[in-house]
Amino acid sequence: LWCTVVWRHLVGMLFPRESPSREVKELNGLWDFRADDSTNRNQSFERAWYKKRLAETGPVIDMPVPASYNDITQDAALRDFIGWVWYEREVVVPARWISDEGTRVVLRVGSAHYFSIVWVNGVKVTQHAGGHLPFEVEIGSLIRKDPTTPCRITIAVNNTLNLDTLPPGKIQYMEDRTKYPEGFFVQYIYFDFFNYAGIHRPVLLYTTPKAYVDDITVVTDFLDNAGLVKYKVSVQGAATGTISVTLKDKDGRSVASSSKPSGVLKVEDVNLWWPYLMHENPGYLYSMEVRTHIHVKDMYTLPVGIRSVAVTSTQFLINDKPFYFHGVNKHEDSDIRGKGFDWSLIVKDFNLLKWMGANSFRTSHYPYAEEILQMCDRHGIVVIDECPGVGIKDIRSFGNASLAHHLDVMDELVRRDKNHPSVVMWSVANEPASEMPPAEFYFETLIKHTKDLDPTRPVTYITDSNYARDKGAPFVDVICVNSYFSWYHDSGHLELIPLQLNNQFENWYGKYKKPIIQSEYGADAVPGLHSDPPVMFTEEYQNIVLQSYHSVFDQKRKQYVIGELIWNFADFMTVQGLTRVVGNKKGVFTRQRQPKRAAFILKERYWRLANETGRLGLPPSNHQCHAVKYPW
Ligand code: BDP
Repeated sequence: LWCTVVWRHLVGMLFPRESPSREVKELNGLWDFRADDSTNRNQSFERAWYKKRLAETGPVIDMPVPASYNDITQDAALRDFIGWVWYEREVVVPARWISDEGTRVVLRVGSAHYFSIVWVNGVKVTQHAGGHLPFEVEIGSLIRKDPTTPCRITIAVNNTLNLDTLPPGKIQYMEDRTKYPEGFFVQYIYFDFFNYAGIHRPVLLYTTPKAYVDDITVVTDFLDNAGLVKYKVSVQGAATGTISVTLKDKDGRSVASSSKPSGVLKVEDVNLWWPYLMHENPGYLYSMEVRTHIHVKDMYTLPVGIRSVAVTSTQFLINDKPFYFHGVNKHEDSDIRGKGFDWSLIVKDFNLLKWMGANSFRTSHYPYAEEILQMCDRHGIVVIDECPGVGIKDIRSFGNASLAHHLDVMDELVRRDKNHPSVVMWSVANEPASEMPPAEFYFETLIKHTKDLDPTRPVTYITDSNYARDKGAPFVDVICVNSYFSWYHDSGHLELIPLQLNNQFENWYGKYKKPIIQSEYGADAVPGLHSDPPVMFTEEYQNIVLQSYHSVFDQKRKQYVIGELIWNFADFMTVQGLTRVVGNKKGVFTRQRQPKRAAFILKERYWRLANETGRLGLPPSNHQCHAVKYPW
């Protein structure tokens, strides 16, 4: 498999990093903001708001970037707004970037939900469909046109979801005038999280020389003591010419080098990349320094973890050792910020993950910020990387236009995340209507495409369908199943969990003979609600649900169950509805990241699992230190 990697040519999307040849200027902070609340939701285009300063078109407010705009003000209409919102900011561009024609100046948006159009000084420079992946455009020639005018960046973002977007949605106009005023419409969504919108991740300008390292792809493996780094560098703006590639270890010592744009670097006495709790030194990263030697030199440094991933009919192997996923599903979600990128939140979440002994998470239900994956690389947290294919329920969302967009999104996702050692599997969808007849062609095409893009990682999607009716399961490498026994059906009947869960596993394994991850299970618990015997929504009920699942996992993990991911790491916001009390309360932490009782149950379990399944064994001192502190 490893030898047959097909290098598809896509323009690169390397994470912007500073280097001797590259500068980065963050544009985070306050932007001017205005929502287009005209009845036809189109006045901003009719009046060409991009042509002048936003403040000259009407009243603007301060809006932080990055952040969702929804929870920033006291205005319920803005919280629930559907349509175009406009962001604008004037940027002072360093004089040298303008005067030096040999400098490329790139504007990059980490993510904006959902559809974005970008203008610089009133000139449209790019547009992008999709709310969770970065996009960028070179703006050097534009800002050089008139170096005396400031650089005015205008970004219009529209959060409307339709049957062909990912995730899909539907807009319905309400015609009954006895109930709804003229123009009243509803955005229907088929997923269970608030459709937060705005500029969610950092916006920045960065430079490269005219001839620059556009993309790097690495695929790693090892043979005995030697690490193997297969790589390919692509250069834009000049013929590739001579380049130099140097792989350095953590101490900055060169361990392998080459002057070819592609090849295999061999690392003697390799330090492999290991998951957290599987090794005393997890998340080991080398640095790959890539230099071009065309008149102006460029340099880019890529972190590289050397590891292998493989799947058998009963196991998930990392570096040829069985890996058991004991982890969580997350959301990018918090008070006030919504889905806005926030380092404090990210670092807190990693501290909580490590505290509870989680070795993995799934990026339910969309790609997370690249900075989060970088943290995973460094801390050895294993990732199932999910695309935004959530809520594909309407048969029309299985049509050609939807599929074409889904394939494009996978291109963008793999291009962005292919070099992260933490990413061990792609998830192409969550709970699609995989029993519908078109699902067979849809998933066969989608999964095959993903494997063509990246033959080195297994591919899955997350099912809640019945094993006998699921049309896509034959194409996945790992079966991922969500189930909510004693919750969404047989409510209150905790005693049924073992029987139903056991049958779930036996049926899926019996039919497909593929390893299984319990990719979601859980129950809502309103923190502070108690009842014994347990009733739904109390902390006790959540605990018993978890423990009942765990007893079955403990039998099946000896056979073919390769992981368990709790739904959810933390409480999160949803649309208002009868089954949600200020959001989804299935978190084992509150939205403010305080533990419910269930967090301690998972913590005890995960550390025990780490001791049993982290095959390399941790140094005894590590274990004892925890055993002393938490004597379970
Ligand atoms: C699952 C969905 C997840 C929901 C969860 C729930 O995958 O997005 O939040 O149910 O209902 O089916 O809590």
